[in-house]
Amino acid sequence: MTARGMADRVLAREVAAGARLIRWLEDDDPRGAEVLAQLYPHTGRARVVGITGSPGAGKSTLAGMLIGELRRRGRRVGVVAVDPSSPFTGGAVLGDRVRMQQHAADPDVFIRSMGSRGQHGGLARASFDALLVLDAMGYDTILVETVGVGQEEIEIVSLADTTLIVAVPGLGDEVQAIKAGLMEAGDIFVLNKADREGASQAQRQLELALHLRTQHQPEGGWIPPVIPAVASKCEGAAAVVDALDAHAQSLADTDALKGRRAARAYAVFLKLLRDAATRRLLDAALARPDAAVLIEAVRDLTLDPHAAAQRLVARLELAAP
Ligand SMILES: Nc1nc2c(ncn2[C@@H]2O[C@H](COP(=O)(O)OP(=O)(O)OP(=O)(O)O)[C@@H](O)[C@H]2O)c(=O)[nH]1
Ligand SMILES: [Mg+2]
Repeated sequence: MTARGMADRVLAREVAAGARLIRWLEDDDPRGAEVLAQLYPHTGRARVVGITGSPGAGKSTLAGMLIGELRRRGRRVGVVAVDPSSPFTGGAVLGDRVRMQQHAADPDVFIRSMGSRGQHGGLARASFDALLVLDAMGYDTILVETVGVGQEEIEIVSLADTTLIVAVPGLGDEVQAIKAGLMEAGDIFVLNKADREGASQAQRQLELALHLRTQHQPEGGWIPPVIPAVASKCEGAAAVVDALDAHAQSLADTDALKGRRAARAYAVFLKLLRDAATRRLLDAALARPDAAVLIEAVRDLTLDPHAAAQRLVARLELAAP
């Protein structure tokens, strides 16, 4: 399959082609980047919503509920579930599949899970690539689910157009339970499991924290809402999607969308640059005739690794090949 042929099939919204392309991108298959270059002019229409929160907060259940509401409003929905702890990819992680199962047969819903597969910090990049593919396939709204614990996950969701934080009552201090950095990044807070005890208290706590966060911002700025929901009973879906739409409108009004997308593109660029530069320098360093001697000295414990690395790098000529 040529890159052009693959790009055409993806643009024709062929699900199998999209899935295959995402796999290529995950595997760093050079064909992936080639196809992506062709698709790039066809991207930028989708709205990316990052969904995060503590493990078990109900993110997948909420995503399932939101898919239903978005479909009712005629939107085509893509879902990227990012699970760094999972070695599984290529389909949905079992639990997610169950929670979003009712949509599995809907041709206007595309669900993909991304695991780490032993890549070194490549998960964020692979996720961004998947977003571009789904965008090119004409999905209007793309939900990105990730557990809000690690740095990479926080980075993934904070680079979305809209960041939705899922909180739950009953954890004592709801604000403390939300990772630092996420409290600042959140555009919409969903207080899920509102059927549980302590919901109204948690709601007040979150609202107070958000008030403190936004009290000095300029007039007319976005104030993150706290929306109660019971995702397992599909309660609150309309209010959450209304809030997503309101936030999209606010981004459009203030031109902030451009800034967010610029930050996203730049972050991906930096990652790719770092990977490519490291690979190239490493190859060049190891290919030097004196490399073997230095390595031998390190292995003999006669030269300290810092000095060896410094020496080798210092001798590299950073000129074009
Ligand atoms: N009582 C109650 N339970 C809920 C609600 N929403 C989800 N749950 C339950 O909470 C559990 C976890 O839900 P998930 O959707 O898998 O949570 P998650 O945040 O995606 O979990 P991870 O991806 O593993 O971090 C499931 O047993 C759900 O049925 C809710 O609104 N109320
Ligand atoms: Mg989940």
